Amino acid sequence: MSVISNHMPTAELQALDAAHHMHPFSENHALAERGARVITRAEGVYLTDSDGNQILDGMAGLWCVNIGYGRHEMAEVAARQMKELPYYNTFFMTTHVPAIALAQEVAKLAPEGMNQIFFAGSGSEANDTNIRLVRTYWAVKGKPEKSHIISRKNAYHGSSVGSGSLGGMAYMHAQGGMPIPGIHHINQPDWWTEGGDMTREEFGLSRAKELEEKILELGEENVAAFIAEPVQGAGGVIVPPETYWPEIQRICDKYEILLIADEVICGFGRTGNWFGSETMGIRPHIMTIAKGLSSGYQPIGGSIVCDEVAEVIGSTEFNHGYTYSGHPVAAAVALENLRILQEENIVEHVRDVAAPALKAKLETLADHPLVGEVSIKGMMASLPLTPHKESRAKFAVDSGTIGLICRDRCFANNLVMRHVGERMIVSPPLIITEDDISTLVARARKALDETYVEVKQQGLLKAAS
Ligand code: PXG
Repeated sequence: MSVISNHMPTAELQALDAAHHMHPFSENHALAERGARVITRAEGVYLTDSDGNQILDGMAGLWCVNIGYGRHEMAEVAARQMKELPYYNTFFMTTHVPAIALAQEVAKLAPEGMNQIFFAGSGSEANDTNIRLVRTYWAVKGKPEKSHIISRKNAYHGSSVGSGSLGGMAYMHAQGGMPIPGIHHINQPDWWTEGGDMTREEFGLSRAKELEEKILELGEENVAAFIAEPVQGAGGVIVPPETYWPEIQRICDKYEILLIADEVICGFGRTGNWFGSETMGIRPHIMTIAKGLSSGYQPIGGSIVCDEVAEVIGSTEFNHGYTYSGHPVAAAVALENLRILQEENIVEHVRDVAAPALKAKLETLADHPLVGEVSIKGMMASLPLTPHKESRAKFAVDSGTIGLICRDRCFANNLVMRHVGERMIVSPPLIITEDDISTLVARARKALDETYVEVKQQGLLKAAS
């Protein structure tokens, strides 16, 4: 067997990668041409690539490495668990200590009245579980027709057929026969892009009222649930106006619609509380979790289920589960992650130190000619780029053109900052220090300056008419 070493020349690794590895969400031929960036090590908030560059990871991997890289305790727990019990399932009347301990710990951290956890291997799997949970809940209660689920355009809930259908990404629906029947999408509360002449508050209310309109159109007797991220992540860090969530909560209560909060990004400290639902003041029946549950050190996800739903589901045989539901190594590592988050007061660090510092420092970029505004909740932020801030104008070129230039300038300045369309996104590890936040913002400004020069040179600074 050949050994893939970190010390091979980058070009050789890239050629091998291109020969055999199909990348997610990529145009693989174009990627092969360009060569994938090879990451070899990571420590704290810094990645090292195969050329030895030290790159500040402003995205915490894929919004998940909440405790930062290089925590050896996590590796030790994994090794210990692998020696003791590397695998056993949780089907057929069996269980094991890591799954028991993790479920207990998650229930302790979850909002009151949410005490049962169904484990999955990822956020996508957990949202597939949620489709079956909410439909089974109403069926057991004698209302099998109460099965439609309402979600939002530009939501991200995963990439399997079920979770991808819940999501509202048109470019995903265009491939592979999605969405599945019974899923409906209302508009998102993105004031910057879609708010027109309304104030933020008016717009938030009007977008929330679309939920009521959709329920009335479908008939409340046919609607099982509404699913949403407390703050949209992959859609571009869309922080909803303050009026949005209270109205959504009122509507879900009024029509007896189960509320699923997808906490895959917001959960485990990212918004300054354990869950985004607390930050946004909502009372979900089910919360989807993954990512920060293990800080990405092991693949694990799940659904935190409220007592009422768990009571009803528990009265029937729920014919659903995954080989790796509650995987012992993943569960043990997630438990260690929760210990670190708690003992090192990382959620408090976010609330009291890191999030206020990130906000203050990012806001210094608001004067940049390309930056429309700085939108931030806890440790997730977005800078929409615009040729004209006062009118919130879009660029004349295709959406994403300027964002991609800026993303490349960030990489060239050793900063990972994503773009979603023309929004630049930041979501660093929660343990980031004030000094590293300063470095992040300094590199972002340099990347923005270089983008501005390039955009001007190419004559792309024009607004769409
Ligand atoms: N829900 C939310 C809110 C997510 O952000 C998932 C579910 C699915 O989780 P899994 O573990 O199945 O990937 C996610 C994942 C991006 C990006 O480009 C975001 C995610 C995944 C991949 C890319 O921002 N979020």
